[in-house]
Amino acid sequence: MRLFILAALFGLSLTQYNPHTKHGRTAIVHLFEWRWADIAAECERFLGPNGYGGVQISPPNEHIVLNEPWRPWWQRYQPISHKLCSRSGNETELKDMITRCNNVGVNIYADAVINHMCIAGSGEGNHSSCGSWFNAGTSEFPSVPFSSLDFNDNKCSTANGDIESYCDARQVRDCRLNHLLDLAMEKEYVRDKQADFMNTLIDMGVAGFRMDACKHMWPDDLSAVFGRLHNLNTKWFSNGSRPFIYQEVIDLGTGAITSRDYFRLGRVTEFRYGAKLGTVFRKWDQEKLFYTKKWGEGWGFMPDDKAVVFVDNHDNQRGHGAGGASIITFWDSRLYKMAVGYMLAHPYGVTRVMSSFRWNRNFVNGKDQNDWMGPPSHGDGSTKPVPINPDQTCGDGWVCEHRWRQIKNMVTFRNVVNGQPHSNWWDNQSNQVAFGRGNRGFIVFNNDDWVLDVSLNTGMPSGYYCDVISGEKEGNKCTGKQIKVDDNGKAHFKISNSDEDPFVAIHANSKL
Ligand code: ZXY
Ligand code: CA
Repeated sequence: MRLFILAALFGLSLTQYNPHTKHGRTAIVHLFEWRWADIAAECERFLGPNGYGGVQISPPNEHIVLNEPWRPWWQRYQPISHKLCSRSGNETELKDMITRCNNVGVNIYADAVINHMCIAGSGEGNHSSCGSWFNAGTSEFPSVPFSSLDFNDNKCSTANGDIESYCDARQVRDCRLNHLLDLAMEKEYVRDKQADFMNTLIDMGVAGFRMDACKHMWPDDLSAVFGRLHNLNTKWFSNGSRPFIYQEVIDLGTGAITSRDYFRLGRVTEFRYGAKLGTVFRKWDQEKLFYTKKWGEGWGFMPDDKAVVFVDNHDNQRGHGAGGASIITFWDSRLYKMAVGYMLAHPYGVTRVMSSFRWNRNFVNGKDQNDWMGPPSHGDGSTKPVPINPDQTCGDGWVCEHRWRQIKNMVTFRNVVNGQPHSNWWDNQSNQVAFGRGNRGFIVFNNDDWVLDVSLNTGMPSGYYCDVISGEKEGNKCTGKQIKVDDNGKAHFKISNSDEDPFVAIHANSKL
């Protein structure tokens, strides 16, 4: 009975569905390929002060080092061992980063790659990020240790051992994904090793995990690993907190495996969200923004309490992976700011903001020849630090979308309206829409090719508000547009289709 009352009191805080963000924070940022030292500094100087709830970090464990192509981003998705040195830094730097981020209320979520090790044809040697010896021909990874007995070769029935059909769930789980040596996760030994690795990170203070390639693992095997996980470190999290789990399952409605198969284990990435939002903002397939009145579950997406949502991720921003051509990225910055703004204003799901590095895009017959490129690096392949310019943007090829004023301010908006219902919807039956979040915030979009000029019910208390898209509140002044809300909660909005950013957002904390 006592346990039941406690569980009821803390509700979600005991479960793997809760990101355990602090101080009412609601958004995660993926600092893709950032060094631990840079993430630690970013938590203290930017993420904490601006209300980001957490950081998804790149895989912290030892990975292969590839020369062909030259240090691609995906080498981090080819584990060599569970040692904690990667091109983002060593174990000391990782620990320091986790501690410093936790100390300013910013959680760390580690990207966990446990389905496989490196590609079968990757040779033998010490070309690994901590210098551990391995043999990809005989499946020996003595630093874990894993041996040939720990892999799936005997269970897979395709001719070459690779996945041939995504319509056959057994192939997808038991054969090799793109020649990656596939671990036999039904073995207690393998489960123990994976759980030990994750527990080391939990004990250091991470708040949870982004689970890579879950489509390729049996839900029951994952369940066995998750069941072995420790509770979160009580230095920063309340007693009995379970690690936040969000599983990468690319389910666009084709293929044998669905997101639903994983709901009981934790949250799941909703890849249809970014694909559809991209289609809507690009106005492809005759989509219109006003069709998003019932955005979220109304569009057939997974239940709100299971979803992790994002406009783009590290994979599909490169034009491959899930979603394809409709995905909007920083390369289309005007549309991107609107799409991310829409996501952050809307109550559905746990939101993740992408923070990228630039690469030399080179399309030949519609395919980017350079989609493999790794992060900005020195001649020896080591990752460059993230320099911060005087205007607060990032240098050296780091895009830092999360620092863009419009995105940063919409993260604050989401925190301010947290828990408020979607309300006061308006549309022009085309690509102009507006909605509020109770009496705490209101947002207006003009994605039509003509001006928006209309008075709307905002649901907000009367007063003057600063638009946090064209500027922001500084002291008692507003550096952007000012919006007057009258005694009836009505306000007049005028947004030109040629404005730098054709949307306006106000919230309780932007009141002047
Ligand atoms: N790679 C290039 C070359 C090697 C890496 C490629 O052409 N791969 C073949 C397409 C299969 O894509 C992959 C998927 O997941 C991975 C992959 C991978 C997960 C990993 C490591 C990988 O190659 O190398 O940890 C994948 C799985 C799916 C699906 C779509 C893609 O529906 O079930 C890639 C790397 C992609 O394109 C990659 C890497 C890490 C990720 C991810 C994609 O977390 O989502
Ligand atoms: Ca597998």
